[in-house]
Amino acid sequence: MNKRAKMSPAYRLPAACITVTKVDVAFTSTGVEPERAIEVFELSAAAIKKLAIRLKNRIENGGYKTSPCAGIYSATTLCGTTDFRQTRTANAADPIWFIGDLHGDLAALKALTEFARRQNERDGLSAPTRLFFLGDLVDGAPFSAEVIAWIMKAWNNKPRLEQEKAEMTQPPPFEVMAVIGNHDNGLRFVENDTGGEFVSSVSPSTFAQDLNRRMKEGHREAWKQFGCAAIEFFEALPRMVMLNQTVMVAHGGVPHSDVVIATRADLNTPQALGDFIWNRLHETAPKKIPNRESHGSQVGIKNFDAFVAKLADTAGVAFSPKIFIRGHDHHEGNFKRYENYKLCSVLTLNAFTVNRDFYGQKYRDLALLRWIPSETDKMTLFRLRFQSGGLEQIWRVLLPERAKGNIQDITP
Ligand SMILES: [Mn+2]
Repeated sequence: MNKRAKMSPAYRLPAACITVTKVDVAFTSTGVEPERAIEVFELSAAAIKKLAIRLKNRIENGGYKTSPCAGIYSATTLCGTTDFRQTRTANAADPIWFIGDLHGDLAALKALTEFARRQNERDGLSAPTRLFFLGDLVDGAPFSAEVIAWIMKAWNNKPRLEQEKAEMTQPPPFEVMAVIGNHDNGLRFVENDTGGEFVSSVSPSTFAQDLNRRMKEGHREAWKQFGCAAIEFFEALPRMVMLNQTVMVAHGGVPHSDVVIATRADLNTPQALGDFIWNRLHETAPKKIPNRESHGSQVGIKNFDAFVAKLADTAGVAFSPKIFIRGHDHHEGNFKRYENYKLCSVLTLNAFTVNRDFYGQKYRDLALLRWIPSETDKMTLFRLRFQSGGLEQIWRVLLPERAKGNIQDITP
């Protein structure tokens, strides 16, 4: 082997070309404007590999705290185990970037966050770039630990006190907010005779498997500690967040018709909290019957409208969302507006999809949604399209040997 290539593995790593397009999603009509191309940028495998190594080293050095206690934006966390403190007043012109289910895809995280940061910069906005993750951060692609490590680090970077803020020489690049997803919610650590292991109530559960494998491979305590910190982090994430009296955010759906919502406290019952994480919205059915035999139920249009009306009427809440942003479902093109929901627009967003091109080849697309709080009647969807095979090429470089046969199937 050529000595230079051997000494610097990054030397030969490929870079993927990504074409970015944007499309305005208008709430004043159901019409969608034509998509416009805005730029092409390169995502290098070397950068992602470097990031993965840095995050892994930090985990193995025990660098993770569990304190998701600081809030951002002018968000009111309505449901969840933690009250988020507000650390800054939302600037109405400062966008919030929503990112759907990442499922352990570090390449997607890197591409999406890097794009959001650069777009803000182009628009003359200063750091930090505000990100809002819609849950299901783990399971599927092989970098669940690294994705969580990145998000926890960004979360902990936030100044919690005015004094801390004043002492910072420069703002962190990102400010992070998230709701919990069902995959995040499913992770547990169980004690046993061999020192304990991670398990999950959902499938695929690659994060739990990955943590167990890494505990066996060395740095057992550090990986155990990190996995347990991730569980605590998930547990402290809100189940539903209201933004500016306009936008409601949750991973899955809303509490079903059998959940009594009369007071603010009713939103924090286990059933209501579970429904925010697990439920799905049926795109056309007016009503669905709750299925309490399984974790998630489908909610019909009238069930949803009834919940939205209840929110507005509930003492101590009085929240009338105009837009509901959720993840959980993976639609072609990464995004779907459920046209039959009229009282409150429903937008389903996921970070990536595996699509098939004209020749039947699978390829990945990424997407993220930007909301500028001062703009009440539109959001903008940005799609990041990899050149054919580009992301797979990156994955081939990133994946451990044993997983390489499976590149096409790393999507949950
Ligand atoms: Mn989900």
